[in-house]
Amino acid sequence: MGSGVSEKLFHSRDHSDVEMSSSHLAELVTDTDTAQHFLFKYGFMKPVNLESTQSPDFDTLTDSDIFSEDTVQDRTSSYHSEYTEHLPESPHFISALLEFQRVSGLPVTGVFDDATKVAMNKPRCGVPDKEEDQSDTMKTSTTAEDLNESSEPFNVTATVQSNNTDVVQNNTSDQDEPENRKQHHLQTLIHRNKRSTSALWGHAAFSKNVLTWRLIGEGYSSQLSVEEQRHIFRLAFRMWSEVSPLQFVEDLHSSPDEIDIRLGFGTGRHFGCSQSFDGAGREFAHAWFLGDIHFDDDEHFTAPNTGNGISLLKVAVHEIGHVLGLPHIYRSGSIMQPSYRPQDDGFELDWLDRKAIQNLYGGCGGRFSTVFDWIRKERTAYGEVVVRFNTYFMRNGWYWLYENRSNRTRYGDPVSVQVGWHGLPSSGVDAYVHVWSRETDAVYFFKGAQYWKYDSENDQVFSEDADGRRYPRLISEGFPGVPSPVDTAYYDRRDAHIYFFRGSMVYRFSVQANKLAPKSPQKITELFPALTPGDHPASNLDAAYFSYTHNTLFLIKGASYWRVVGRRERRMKRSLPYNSLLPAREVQQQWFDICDVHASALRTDRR
Ligand SMILES: [Ca+2]
Ligand SMILES: [Ca+2]
Ligand SMILES: [Zn+2]
Ligand SMILES: [Zn+2]
Repeated sequence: MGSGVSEKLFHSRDHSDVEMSSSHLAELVTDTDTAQHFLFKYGFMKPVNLESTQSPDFDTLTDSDIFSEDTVQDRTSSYHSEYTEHLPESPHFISALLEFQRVSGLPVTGVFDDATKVAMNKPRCGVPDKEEDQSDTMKTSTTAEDLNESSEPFNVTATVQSNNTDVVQNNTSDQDEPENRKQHHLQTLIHRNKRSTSALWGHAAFSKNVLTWRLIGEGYSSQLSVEEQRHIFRLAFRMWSEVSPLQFVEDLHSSPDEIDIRLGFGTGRHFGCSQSFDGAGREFAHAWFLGDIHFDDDEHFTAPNTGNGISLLKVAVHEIGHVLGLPHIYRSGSIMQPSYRPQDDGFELDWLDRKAIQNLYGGCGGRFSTVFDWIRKERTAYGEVVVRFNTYFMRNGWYWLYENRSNRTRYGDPVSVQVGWHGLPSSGVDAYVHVWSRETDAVYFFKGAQYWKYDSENDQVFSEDADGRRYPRLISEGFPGVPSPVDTAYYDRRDAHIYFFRGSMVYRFSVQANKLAPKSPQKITELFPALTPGDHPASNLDAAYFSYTHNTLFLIKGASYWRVVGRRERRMKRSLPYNSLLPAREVQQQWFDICDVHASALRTDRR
């Protein structure tokens, strides 16, 4: 084993590293020789003897090939023999250097200059950026559409490529010591790697939406408490969950090979993994296409927002992205950039990352309990009273605040209805109504046979209002003639009526007269006719949502919504019947990223 650690030739210029055991420091890229090693290792350069080194067929490998520690040692030396065959100025080297400089946002000089050296020595992910001849694909991988086409073969072809027969023979007899546990893990690893040889980055790695994960017991970090590690991973999974249909469950009981995603910390040779870690610095983690994530415990991992070191949360989110099938993405803001970016505490998945994962797994669906804009009056610094509103999507006991301006949900949502609205039923509500006229400003929530009036000033339901009415009240008492439960409702400011929907009927209720309007109830299809025959929700709406952003009423049912023709549409086209429904569209095409997270993750405090 000792021969595997090469003597260090380089120390940090400030000698900050001399206190540490040099065997734990990653060897730095210092010259064209080590630069070539880097370019080779991360896929910018291909080996010379392609036939003999490329893509071993796993079915022909014996256990001893892979269990042998020396196979990996030997791989290191085979890198040397391969890349030293390139002259530093070889066209291969220069074009690889150019490509690295281009994707890294460096001056594209084709020369191994200081900026390039610094970039190569930055902490980075161990997953290769590209496989040979994929540079064109990767160039365009910065748009969501193209991510689907970036055929990035998994790690395994790039790492287990020296299948040296001599070493295999030398080691077939050297089988007496491996621990069972390690072997078991390794066998799972091998099993998975087999499957992953045909898998490609940029494709969905899993065909199911609920995935299990575990921090493996033999792979705890020595730097953070186990509870901290698990909490950080829970957060990391939750962040992907918030922007995709995927849900993640921590599984502490199933056997390791039944777990979808396993995470562990190791140093140097670890878990029988075919890719060794390099000591402190440079590579901080790597991921295997179908389920294993390894962190280099020689790095100084830290909890979020704790200053120096490498944020374990950021690294975990990145590596989970790989396990799910995402390649590296070269765009500032993306968590899938190969190098670690220390500068943004409290980071979030940006638009591109969201679209990238949704490109693999689709958008988010699910029925809503109700959708509404919450109006509030605020006084500006100049003393003007302005009306502001927030948009809320509720599903059972959880809600999302929707940021219309950035067209996404608030980071960290959903949260519990009871956190946002004190005193509402924990299972959520059927409908929301804001009666807003010259005389009245009242907010009601409806659930089952009851309704609550909400005290916006004190941010809680009224137990008794100014008129001495106690809540919750029966809908039949407060709104005579209206049945319960209701599917949804909204207040129409144009005619000062509440529209209650139930089944296929609409009940128009006059707030002023406190009774149903004449002819009520009527069919939904009568009051809200389809513009295209048959294109209509007909009955059992989820929500009737008046959006102040669009100044429009939307009827929502399942994954679809119908825009209701209002004044603005009629101004543009007079022949459109009043309150008719424009053709159905998908909710997720209008309101993005309203994604469930698993019930167990909902309890993880996000802030
Ligand atoms: Ca390292
Ligand atoms: Ca509803
Ligand atoms: Zn990576
Ligand atoms: Zn590993």
